Amino acid sequence: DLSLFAKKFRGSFLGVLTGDCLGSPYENEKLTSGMRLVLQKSFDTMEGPVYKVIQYTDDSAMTKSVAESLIEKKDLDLKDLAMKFVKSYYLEPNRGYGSGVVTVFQKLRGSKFADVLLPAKEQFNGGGSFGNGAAMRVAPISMFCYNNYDKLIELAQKQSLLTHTHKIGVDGAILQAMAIQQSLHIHPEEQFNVIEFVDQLLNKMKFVEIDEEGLDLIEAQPYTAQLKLVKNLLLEEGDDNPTHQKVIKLLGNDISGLRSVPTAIFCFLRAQKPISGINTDNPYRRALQYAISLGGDADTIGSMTGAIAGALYGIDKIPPNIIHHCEASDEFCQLADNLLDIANGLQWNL
Ligand code: R7I
Ligand code: MG
Ligand code: MG
Ligand code: MG
Repeated sequence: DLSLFAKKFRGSFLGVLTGDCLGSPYENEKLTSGMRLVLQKSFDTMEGPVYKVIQYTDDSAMTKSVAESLIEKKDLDLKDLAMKFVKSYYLEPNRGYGSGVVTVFQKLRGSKFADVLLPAKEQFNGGGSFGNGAAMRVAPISMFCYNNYDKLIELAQKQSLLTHTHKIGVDGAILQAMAIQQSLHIHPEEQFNVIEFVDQLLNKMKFVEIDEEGLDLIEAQPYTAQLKLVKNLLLEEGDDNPTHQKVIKLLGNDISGLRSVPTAIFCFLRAQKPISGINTDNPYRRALQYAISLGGDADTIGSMTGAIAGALYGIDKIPPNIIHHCEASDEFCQLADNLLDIANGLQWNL
């Protein structure tokens, strides 16, 4: 019998994988109500027998590299992680990577990893990438630091800097890492308060997004502003509220960290209650299907929602055939188990 954390670690890893695999056919799709019916049928099919396995994309590939590096080095070793990202990209370049990040891989390889932080700093004329690529792969950091909040922030930020140096890119990864860590510490059978979940994130983000000018402008604390919207949307009543249009308009469904990480957190929390058009009693499936039904960056928002939801519910709540429809699911399970062994041996988790 698996321990509670073993189930949760597996749940989060398979959350990354199932969200990515099931979401990728809908990436860049505009999901209308007709398409949402198609999605309901598709998820029903995914709970049935497996005839064809779905390939994962860059979201899972990079998550796998982060996990493998942490397990091998028992620490966050940026040079090793950079080499793993690059090797994985050159072995399988067609996993749907962001168009900007490929330049980072080329420069890292071309410079023989001389300064692993330099290529990311040069992205977008020196501004750095604000894509969600650092957030989509951060789950293993939450597990590596599952019992230490300060270490979580430090490592979530550090791993981002290999590819994303824009504050939006980095803080998105920190926020996603926090949400997963919070989920890891909620018992799956516990009735938890979704508003308190957001309030805890808001309290933590205050110290990440420091309003140095004291002007209380949204641009100084953009994630804080989005989390406040998440709270308001969660307070709306009724199975068909808020509407998809409203969620997409306010929270977003694109490749930027700012308009995808708070969306994933919202999807996970909203799915605690029934959602019209999603017919399932399983809250994990509901979260995933809802996230993907927003369209846009569906693989990544699905994957990030899955990571948070899986960390809460654990692997037992993920429908087994959904797992078996995804490429390399056994390998992702094994990575979760190995990472738990390592995490339990670390001083800072005691
Ligand atoms: O963030 P990243 O790894 O991309 C992740 C996304 C996920 O949806 C994956 O599933 C995959 O499809 O890609 O890769 P980046 O290339 O760093 O960022 C993604 C995109 O965001 C870039 O290709 C740009 O289009 C855009 N972007 C920016 N555009 C203008 N200015 C990111 N930062 C900037 C910017 O500063
Ligand atoms: Mg992808
Ligand atoms: Mg893509
Ligand atoms: Mg994507």
